[in-house]
Amino acid sequence: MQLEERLKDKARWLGFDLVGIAPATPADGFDRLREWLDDGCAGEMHYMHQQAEARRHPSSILPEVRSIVMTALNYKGQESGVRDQSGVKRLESGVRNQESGVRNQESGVRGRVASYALGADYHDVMRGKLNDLLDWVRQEVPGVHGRGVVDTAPLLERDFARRAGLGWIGKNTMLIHKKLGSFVFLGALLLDLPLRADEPFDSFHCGTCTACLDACPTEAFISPGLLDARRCISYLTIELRQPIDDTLRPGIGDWLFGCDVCQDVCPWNRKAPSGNDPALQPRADLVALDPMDLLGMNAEDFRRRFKGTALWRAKRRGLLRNACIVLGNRGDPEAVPALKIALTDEEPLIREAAAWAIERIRSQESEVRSQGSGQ
Ligand code: B12
Ligand code: SF4
Ligand code: SF4
Repeated sequence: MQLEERLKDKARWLGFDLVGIAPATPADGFDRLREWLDDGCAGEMHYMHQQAEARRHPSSILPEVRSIVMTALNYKGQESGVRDQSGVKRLESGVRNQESGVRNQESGVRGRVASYALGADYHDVMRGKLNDLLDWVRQEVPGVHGRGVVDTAPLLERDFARRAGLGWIGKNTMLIHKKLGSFVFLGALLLDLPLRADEPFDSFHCGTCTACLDACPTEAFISPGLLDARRCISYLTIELRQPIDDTLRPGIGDWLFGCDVCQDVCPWNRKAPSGNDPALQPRADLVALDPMDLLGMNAEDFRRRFKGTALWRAKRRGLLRNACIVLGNRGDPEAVPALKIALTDEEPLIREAAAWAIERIRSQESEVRSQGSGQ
């Protein structure tokens, strides 16, 4: 068997669901990226600007690179794309029960966390597998140079995944595979070996569908395939370190961390199978997060609960800011005492969001009262 085939077998054996090989050429979408950055769509993700030039060619990551092995790992939970009427994801089998999670489920007050963040941090999971794959290549081809990257390196991963034949880039900007849909993580192994590349994925299968564009709660799509990250709930709840623009807060609804709406509505995800990597299985305590419970967390509680998960990235102040917004959106007066305590938090970001939430709950209350009195 040729090296390419054995390498792909090994990747599948390590648990990757998809694997393909792209040549190490300049990124197809580099000009699009430049325009996107020039239009300010990256908001405060300064690293996107700082690393812009590096994204032109993968040699910025590994100077002698000749091929890129693109991998994908399915993280679709059994609950992805299936929501109950309140919009909260249902727990299904395979969920690791943890004490606090069970309590939260019973309380019935929950916020939503994007599927990608419900298991262990995918960066660790993917990087581990890519390093194992690199070790294997080193045994096969002594002296080879390589580097495994996930998310944080200056590589346009979706571009190279399409080049490696893994799928097309949908109107929601996600890399979509016909069988697995879009709930897949991408990872790349850069090698200095001139491997035989796969055919790029040149067809487009969104057709006339616009479900993702229509469903986005904050109207973040400028046009099909063009996302203004500054309006995306994922950016607002994870990346943005500043207060969230008032006009975008209502659209955040129940999302505490990230957002899945433009994937949940995608027909290509409806029949996609669930992922089976044990490390990525949803943790019960993350599926059923109680925003009021979060407001009671000090720095140590936050570390204990979220270190090693993707939520760690938002930091305590980001997650508690988001919790205040979710409570404000929900309009439940029972949240006011917890929000009042948050008004005294040492973090201005949390205090500001708590004040907004209290104000929003009060104004919803008075609206209900005036409707009740027929005014
Ligand atoms: C910055 C970033 C974000 C930003 C901006 C997202 C965006 N759409 O640009 C924010 C914080 C909003 C974000 C959100 C999410 N992200 Co993100 N993110 C990234 C990151 C680090 C860079 C993406 C980037 O360069 N954006 C700039 C734009 C301009 O580039 P782009 O969207 O990749 O588009 C390129 C191509 O799509 C191409 N293109 C577009 N249309 C077409 C058409 C044709 C024909 C061609 C040739 C090319 C082409 O042109 C663009 C420029 O090259 C990547 C990891 C990486 N290193 O690539 C992860 C990544 C894209 N994110 C990922 C995930 C999982 C998410 C979320 C689902 C998380 C969540 N649930 O909250 C959401 C999804 C939101 C969405 N609809 O995109 C995954 C996507 C996996 C997949 N199947 O596609 C990635 C690849 C991380 C990973 N390693 O798995 N993310
Ligand atoms: S992740 Fe949510 S907010 Fe962001 S583009 Fe998709 S639907 Fe819109
Ligand atoms: S929802 Fe429709 S338009 Fe959007 S990515 Fe899926 S198929 Fe394409």
